[in-house]
Amino acid sequence: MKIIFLLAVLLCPGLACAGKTSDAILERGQLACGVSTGVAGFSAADSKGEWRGMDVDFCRALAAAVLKDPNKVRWSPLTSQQRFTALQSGEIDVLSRNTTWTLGRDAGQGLVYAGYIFIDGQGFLVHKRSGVMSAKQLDGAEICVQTGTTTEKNLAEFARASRIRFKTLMFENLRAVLKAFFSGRCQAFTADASALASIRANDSGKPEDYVVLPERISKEPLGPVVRRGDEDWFAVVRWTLFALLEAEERGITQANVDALRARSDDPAVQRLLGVGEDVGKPLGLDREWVYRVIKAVGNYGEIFERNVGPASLLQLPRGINALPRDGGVMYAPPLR
Ligand SMILES: N[C@@H](CCC(=O)N[C@@H](CS)C(=O)NCC(=O)O)C(=O)O
Repeated sequence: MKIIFLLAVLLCPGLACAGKTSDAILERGQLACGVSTGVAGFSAADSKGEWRGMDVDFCRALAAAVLKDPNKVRWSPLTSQQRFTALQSGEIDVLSRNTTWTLGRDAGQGLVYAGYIFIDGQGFLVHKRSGVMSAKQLDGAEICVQTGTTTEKNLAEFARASRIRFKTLMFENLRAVLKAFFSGRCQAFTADASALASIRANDSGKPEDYVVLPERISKEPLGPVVRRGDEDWFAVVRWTLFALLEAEERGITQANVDALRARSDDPAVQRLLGVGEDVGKPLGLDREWVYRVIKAVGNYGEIFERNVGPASLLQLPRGINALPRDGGVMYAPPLR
């Protein structure tokens, strides 16, 4: 995989000739979507092998937009370490997997972030019986961390700034980290707080025995990533994210999308649903693409509520991930 990437860099400086990803997707008849190996609520296969979660719904939305079918997705489960190489080498079209947007990842690696789908921060999961209530009480503790993450460096910086020492136990595989943490080999597991809520609720077997500590020691804006050099595909991914937000803003839901398409006289709604000004053409899509996206997965708010919201297994508050009118930062430029 690395060799292919090196060849691509040599032949296409700056990866400017990455080719038309949309054409490749159409030809293949499937979107190649990189997900995690299993973080419930974001991307995880259920007992029937069906992929579910916010990041999964985002890939289904892309497939609905481009291939007119949300089920035409090939899922590639990737560890933290594997994810960027898989995207660079062309194995996947998009990485949609709790991946933090940072300068170093967004520039200089042949990759580019299309936006953020969930804003998070790094936290700590501990065993309740330890009595630990704050990360500062973890001085001298052994902390489990997954390699290839922003988590590693944040932890070291937090320790230095707080004048405490940790012993870090590093693992490449999430299942191995969880085994170490649940068996008591480390006193805490540090990762994105949303992933910790997921692990506590879904993987611990006894959520009441574990606590996510209140500290958030970093900024972790998670979002979809594509290869640099294909602006057309980048635009499709970015505007699919914006369309999900704008649909929420305009009150378009999976349940009312047909009725609104048939009867709404609001030009903004008509545009979105393919019966007004054409918002498909500039993206190389047909005019009904947003209609199909909302019909397939619902608007951003619905995706949030279903997968990670207060009534879901994870029970996460909407918080900063709300629309601006509700005090959040999920803002979409006008779709017109
Ligand atoms: N957001 C952070 C952490 C993301 C991450 O990979 N977290 C781990 C720990 S929860 C994970 O998702 N592992 C799942 C896997 O490797 O399949 C990053 O982008 O580096």
